[in-house]
Parts: sequence; structure tokens; C-alpha cells
Amino acid sequence: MILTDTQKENYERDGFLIYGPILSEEGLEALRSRIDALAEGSHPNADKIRIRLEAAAQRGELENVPRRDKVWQLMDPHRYDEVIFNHASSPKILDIVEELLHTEDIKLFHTQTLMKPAFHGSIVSWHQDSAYWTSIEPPTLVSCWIALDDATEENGCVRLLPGSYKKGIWPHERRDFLHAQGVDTSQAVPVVLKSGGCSFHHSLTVHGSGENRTPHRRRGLVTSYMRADSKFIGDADQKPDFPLLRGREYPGCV
Ligand SMILES: O=C(O)CCC(=O)C(=O)O
Repeated sequence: MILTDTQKENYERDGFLIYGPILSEEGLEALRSRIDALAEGSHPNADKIRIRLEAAAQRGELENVPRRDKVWQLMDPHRYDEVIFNHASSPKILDIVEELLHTEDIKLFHTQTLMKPAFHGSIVSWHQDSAYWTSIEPPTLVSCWIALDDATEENGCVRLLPGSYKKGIWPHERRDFLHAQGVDTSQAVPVVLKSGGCSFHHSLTVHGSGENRTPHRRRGLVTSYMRADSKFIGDADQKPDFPLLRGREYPGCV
């Protein structure tokens, strides 16, 4: 058992757990350099990874900014870099995920990096992950959010709304991204973390993050996990390969 009873109770009550330090400086530096290489284009797989640019970059407004700092999001970096895959599979994280998912049979669903560059990092609007991840049943995935830089209220740390995971999926409006509708976010908790620290959240927990106008970057690496007995209810032809990280496979499941 890694988590204390209080930590488990907090997760059950709030739908998240602000865990604190988990990565060494050496581990952090290895991840930071791989992430930056993917974003700036110097990584051997940089041309394969899907990225989303900052909205301002898409409008052509960040002309004199280096490519790295135009990137808003890297999608599934674990597929393109083994250091990132090894991080997603690390026993330190899986031991906690096992307790939060109540099973030792764990698959990796997805990874992403929100780059939140200095000066012009933009918001992540209020949403529930399972409003995006509609192909997975039940919608009870767990994400581990690791701070690659200090995450502060000023540079756009994640904010998580306690208890919001208990009410199922809220209606979402799609603009560029999904926006949860009708949610009172005034009680959302800022997840302030030193670099190398992490939090865990349930895929139904409403969360978002603000702008970064500070001179300090705020990169966050997110690794998301599901029970290996989850069902894939999307288009079977489109089913990605979800690596089994611990335990066993289940026939007819993800
Ligand atoms: O890093 C952020 O600002 C948002 C992260 C997020 O939406 C997530 O972890 O699901």
C-alpha cells in the first residue's frame, strides 16, 4: 500500500489527489529534454507526433517566437520516445494508479504534454476528460499530471473542482475545444506544485487551467490509465493499441 487511508478518502471525496514530489531531478531533466526536442523539431520522431499550436501561433501572431514556444500540446508523446514511455510505465506511478483504479490490471490510454509557454501560454477550458474519451466504458480513468516546471497560480496551474466527478458527464459545448456548461467553478482548487510533483485526477473531474503571462514556462506531462477490463465502444477499426502496463488482458476488452 502506497497511499494512506486519508489520501484514498480524499480521492474518493474530491475526485483528485494532490500527491506532491514523485520524480528526481535527473528523471525530470530527461523528460524535459525529450519533450522540448519533440516540440522544437530536433527529436528524430518530431515529424511523426501530432501537435497543436497555440491559437495565437495559428493566427500568425507569434512570428518571432521559436517553434518550441508556439506549441500548445503534444499528443501521445509516449509513442515516439522511450524515456516518456518508461515514465508512463514507472512502478512508482502504477502503484498509485493501481490503488485508485482498484485493480492491478492497467492499460495506458493516452499521454499528452501541455506546454503552457511563458508570456503567451493560453487557457485549457473547463472540461471533463471523459467528455473527450467517449470510446471508453466505464468513464473511470485516472490521470497523473506531473509538473515539469514549477506550476503556480500565476503561470496557469491546473484547477480541479472537488466532487464534480460524482455527477456523471456534464453537458459540453464544442467551440475549438469542449467547454463544460452550467458548472460553478468558484470552488475549484489550484494545484500548485514544485517541478517533479504530481497530482492524480478522475476522468470525470471538471478541471481547466488559466493563461500564462509570466516569464516562466509551465510544462505538464499527463499520463492517463484505464482498467484493462474496460470496454472500447468506439469504431473498432479506429481502436488504437493500448499497451498493457501491469496485470493481464481481458478478452473483448481494451
Ligand atoms: O495542463 C493543463 O493545463 C491541463 C491538463 C488537463 O487538461 C488534463 O490533465 O487533463
